[in-house]
Parts: sequence; structure tokens; C-alpha cells
Amino acid sequence: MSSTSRRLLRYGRQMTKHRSIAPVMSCSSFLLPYNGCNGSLWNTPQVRMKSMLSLGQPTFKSHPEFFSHPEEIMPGIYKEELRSRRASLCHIVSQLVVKRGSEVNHLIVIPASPKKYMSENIPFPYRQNSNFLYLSGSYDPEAFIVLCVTGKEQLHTLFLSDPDPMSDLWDGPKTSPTAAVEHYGFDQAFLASEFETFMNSFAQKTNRKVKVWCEDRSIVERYLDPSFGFEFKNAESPKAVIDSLRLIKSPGEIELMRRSARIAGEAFQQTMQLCANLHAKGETINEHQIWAKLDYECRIHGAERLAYPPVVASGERANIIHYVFNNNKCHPEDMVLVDAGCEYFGYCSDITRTWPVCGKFQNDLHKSLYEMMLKTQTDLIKKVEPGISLDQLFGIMSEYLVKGLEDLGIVKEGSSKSGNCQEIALRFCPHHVSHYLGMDVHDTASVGRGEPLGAGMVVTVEPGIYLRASSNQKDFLTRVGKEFNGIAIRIEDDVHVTEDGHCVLTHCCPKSVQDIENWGTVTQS
Ligand SMILES: [Mn+2]
Repeated sequence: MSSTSRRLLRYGRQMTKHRSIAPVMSCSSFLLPYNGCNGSLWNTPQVRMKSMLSLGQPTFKSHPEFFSHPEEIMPGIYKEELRSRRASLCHIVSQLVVKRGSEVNHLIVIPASPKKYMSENIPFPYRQNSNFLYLSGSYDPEAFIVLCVTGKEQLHTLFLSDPDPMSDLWDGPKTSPTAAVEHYGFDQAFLASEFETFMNSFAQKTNRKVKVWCEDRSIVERYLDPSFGFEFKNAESPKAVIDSLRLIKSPGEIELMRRSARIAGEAFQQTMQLCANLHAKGETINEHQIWAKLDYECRIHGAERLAYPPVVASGERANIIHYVFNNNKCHPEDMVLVDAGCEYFGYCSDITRTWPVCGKFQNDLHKSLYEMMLKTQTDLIKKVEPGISLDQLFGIMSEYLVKGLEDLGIVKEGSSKSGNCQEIALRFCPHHVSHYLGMDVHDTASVGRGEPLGAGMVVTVEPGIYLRASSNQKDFLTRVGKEFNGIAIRIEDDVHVTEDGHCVLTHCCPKSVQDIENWGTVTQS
């Protein structure tokens, strides 16, 4: 990890700690309204009528069941918090460059996700770019945020795609600049076609001494004539700076993650029960049904979608770590490994459970290995607190896992004292035991796993065991160990790091043998 990255994380922590009082400089009108940039296209009666319609996402007015205050953009996330996130980003980039020895003006451009198509005219379900959503709260496709920093002044602008009768007919009306300023709390908002005029004004104001921060400049280039020649070619990505902010969740974000975790956890309860009921009726259970049930339960309880293609792998298929076909029959004597989570107002949950398809642990090998993994996972969660790193958690897991396998007689005696637990563990659990979680499942990926945890972070704890008697496992397995061949188990919870330890967000998801068997009890005749 470079010293710049360390400094970033320190800035991120400072900014998020004082989020509610983050220094937001008053926005003087260094970019005065100018001709053409007044949203005049929106001033026709038809467009005015359309702009009164929904913003295309739930608001206090349209969905009072989700919100308690008109200033909330997502439940518990107020307009002011979004503004403060943008202000922190501006503040950090200007600090970084000052430290590098020269003071310049900054232009930060964050585009929304474009619409993507799976085939001719058929769109994929739309998912907003997490960084754009984090800084704006908006689900508008093809919009972009432009943050200008000149000296100590900041100006937050949102650009929205132009109204177009044809696309409005197919996709519905778009958010107007006026509605965007009012709802999202930007200083100003314009149509994308007005971007070049805006840039001319900014270039003049700054004598073109500008450092550009932009991850994907294609959207900007669409609206800016190439002859404009602004410094987009040498733009630096703001990703690491935004990650340093997103790493530490605010109380409002933690509440959304708690809700996301609860919806997913309860979906697992219902899914376990469905399996038991289908089994009792003598019906064959297909992995596809488990997927469908989880998806249904999450959506019906308010989640936007599953957070990723789930893994529903029964029997030996659980050894395929990213198995996503989910189309095979579950044998009633097997266990099924399910890795699924949902997205709630942009915040993800990520859970894995492994349970007996029929609802009860009837196979001693399954049960003994499950109990060992459960102990490994719950003991590991106890280690989560400020100061420890994800890599250190992996080291501890390695020791627990090898000791557990040795106690069960699966690996040769003395393995846990051989001094190479990590190397042995990697042969049985080839993935890491944790990642950061937030608006993305693998959140804030630019932050290394060697960083000490701090209050406000959310991480997963997910030890797994995959017994394949593969060539790299054979050297360590005993004769007993070979009987376990084909079994795979992973248990994963989402854990919020608090000032004095941790809090498990996914606690409602059945995990103990007793809870799993309770939810695996038949409820219908
Ligand atoms: Mn995970």
C-alpha cells in the first residue's frame, strides 16, 4: 500500500467522523448563470407537466411508507448527508494536490451508469453506478455529476439528459433540472447539451489551470467538442478517494444495511422452510426453485433485487465456488450451499448458509463438519473489532480451520502445529475469509485487506471448507478425511465494526443446528 493510499484512508476517516459538520464552503456564484444554461427547454407546458410526475425513484411524496421526512433521499439518508459526501470528496482532492506541491483548481466528473442492452432494444435491468448514487442519491441514467473546486469554493452541479419526445414515449419522462436541484440538493442542474457552455465558463474562470478527476470520460466527450481540448486525457481516477469515504458508513447507511441484511436473512428462513415442505410432500427440489424463492422473498419485502447472481449448489456442486447455473436437482440426502444477498436502496447484504435439503441433519459426517465450521465462523466473528485487519482474520481462520480438521481426524495429526496452517488452510479454503461490504458486494475494492478495521466499516466473515480429495489436498488427508470427499460448507455473515467490537447484521438468518432444523420443520400437510 502506497503512502498516498494511507493518507487517503486517513482523510476518509477524518471526513466521515465529522460528516455532519463537514466543511462545506458557501457556494459563491463563480459560475454565474449564463444564456443557454437556464433549463429553458424545460419551460414548455408539456415539460412542466411531466416534471411534476415522479422522479423515477421512491420519494417521501410517492412512497411515504419508506420515508419519515421530505428531506430524506433514501430512508435515513438526508439531502444534507449527500451534500456532505460531495463536499468531503472535493476537500480531499484539493488537500491531496496541495500536498503534492501545487495548488490548482479541480473538476470532478462522476457519470451515472449508461443503459445497457442484452439484445436489440431489450435492456438489462438498470443498476446505478454506486459512486454516482453515493454522491447524488439519483437513479437517473445517463446523468453526470460535475464538482468544481476553485480555491476554497465548491460548486456542485448535476447534468441530466435532454428531454426527447421519442425516448420519453418509451422510457417515461426524465427528471428536470429544477426538480433535481430541489430534490437532490445540488447547487444547480443543467441539461447535458449545456455542458459545453458550462465548461467554457469554467475554463475562463480558472484560466484552464484545472486538474480533472474522472473515471470514465466517454460520457463527457459525448457532450464536449474534441477541439475544446480540456485536460480529460490526463484525468486521474477519483475511485480511491471515494472508496476512502465509502469505507466508513454513517448511521443512516448502517440502518439501510441492517434492513438489507434482515430482508435477506428472513428470505433464507422461508427458503429453508420451503425445502422441508417440498421434501415432505415427496417433491423433488430443484436448485432453481431455491433461487426463485429467495428472489421472491427479497423483492416482496422491499429489496430492489438480489445483490448478485446467487450460488445455489447442492451436493458436490458446492465445491464449485462460483457455481451460478443453479439448475440441478437437489438430492434429499445432500446439503445445499446457498450464497445470496439483496440490495435495499442501494445497500447490499451477502449471506451464505449450508443446510440439509430435507431440513434435518441426518448424516453424521455432514453434522460434525458443519458444527466445526460453525464454531470456526462464530469464534472468528468474536475477533472482529477496530484495529484487526481482514488479512489477520484469514490468518486466525487458518489456525482454527486446521485445528478443527485435525480434531475431526480429517487431516493428519500435528498439522496444526506444523507452522504452515495458512498454506494448509488455503488448500481447503482457497478464497479469502472476508471483504468489505456496502453499496457494492465487494465494496471499496481499492482498500487493501491489510488495513486495520475501524468503527463504521462493514465486513463479511465467511470461512469455507471444500473437500475434493484433489491433488493438493491428498497429501494432508487421512483415511477418515477421504470419507468426507465431496462435502463443501461455507457460512457467511455481515458484520458491522463498532467502537468497542462488532454487531452481526445478519443475525436473523438461521445458523445453529437447532435454528436450521427449526426452520426445516414441516409446516403444511
Ligand atoms: Mn461474500
